[in-house]
Amino acid sequence: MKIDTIAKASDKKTSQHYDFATRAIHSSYDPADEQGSLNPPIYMTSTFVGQSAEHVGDMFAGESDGHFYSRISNPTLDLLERRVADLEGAEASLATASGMGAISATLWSLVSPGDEIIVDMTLYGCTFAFMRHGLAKFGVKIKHVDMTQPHLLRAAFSQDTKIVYFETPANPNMRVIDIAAITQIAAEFDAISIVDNTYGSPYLCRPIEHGADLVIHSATKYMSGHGDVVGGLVSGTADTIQNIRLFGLKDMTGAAMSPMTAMLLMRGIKTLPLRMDRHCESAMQVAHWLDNQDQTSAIYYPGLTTSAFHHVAARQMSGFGGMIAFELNGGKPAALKFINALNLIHCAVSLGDAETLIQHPATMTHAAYSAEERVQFGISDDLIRISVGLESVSDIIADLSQAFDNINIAHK
Ligand code: 7XF
Repeated sequence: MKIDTIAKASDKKTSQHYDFATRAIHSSYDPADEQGSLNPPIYMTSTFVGQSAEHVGDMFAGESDGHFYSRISNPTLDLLERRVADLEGAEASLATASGMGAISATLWSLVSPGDEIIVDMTLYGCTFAFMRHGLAKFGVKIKHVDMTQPHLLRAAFSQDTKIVYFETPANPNMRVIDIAAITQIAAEFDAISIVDNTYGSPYLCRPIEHGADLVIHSATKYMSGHGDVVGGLVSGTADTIQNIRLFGLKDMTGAAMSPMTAMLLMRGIKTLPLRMDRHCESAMQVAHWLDNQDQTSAIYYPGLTTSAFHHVAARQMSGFGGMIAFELNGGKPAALKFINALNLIHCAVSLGDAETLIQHPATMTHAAYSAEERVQFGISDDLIRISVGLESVSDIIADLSQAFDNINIAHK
């Protein structure tokens, strides 16, 4: 398969002169190419019939264009990949079966035993487990650095450092990392910088514009927006994405996305700007409301001007997103009691859906950390995470309010 024909954002519908919202709907697709079908067809096929034995062999050898097996490429995924590359400002993208599929395919492609990956202090629980328990098992070294202090990164580099990896805003405690500052230092040391942009989405933040080499998403979240798929995405240069496709995806993980999932993701992405605007607006109101409650002891939301991360977030994001973390007086018992007292808001992991979801990271999304690691990496047992959904914000706040009223939490 040739790089220039697969998943490269370079055709006539990939016009940078259209605004983001227009490209989220139209990029890379012309209905005239598909019998006028407004929505692209779903190529629900595992394999592709070659024109001749030589043709199929040439495709395997990378000497001829085209699709030959859906673990490697498929026209429906190809369209999604072109569209996502366009929205991220990347040369190319790759769709995978899950966010963890994107992370593992990417890192398996780029590291060898003895290499070192420098990561921030806070990572999503399974990313942490993949690095610390998975890659470490194969001789890859993982070093944690507080990347909210870029000078600490410079001091941490070693001869073996190959990759600098971070989430911003970070799951679950909303640390915001200065992408330009960190990626510039990584470049000085010839390290590859990788940003997990799941919380922001390309509508709010495009890390490549700030110097990142690769951008990763759990597409399960805001990109889908409807809680009906599990998927992943990685974007970067055409060469690197082709390497991840032909090694990390094809040989190392096999984590291929279904064409049906690709279609549902494209449907979700059409409304990404509308949804993100609403998530941001509602989360800002909920964060202010929580901040004014006597029962809360800390609110982590970069939209609050009191947040330590407000200025860096305002510089690199066009909105502060829909995720909030907070702590209650009364610690973990109060947190669990509070979650159980909610009516409208569901207790569930995942995020970025239409439904407001609440969860307790220490026992759920970040349960892969030991108790000591949670203390070391700043994931308190008191922390509650809320993904503010698309319901009427007054109903969301009313539900939070009745839960505070119905359980007896100490006031400040
Ligand atoms: O493999 P997935 O599609 O679930 O994505 C993994 C992943 C990667 N990066 C970030 C920042 C994530 O938040 C996730 C998944 N997080 C969910 C959550 O925090 O609720 C997973 C539920 S256990």
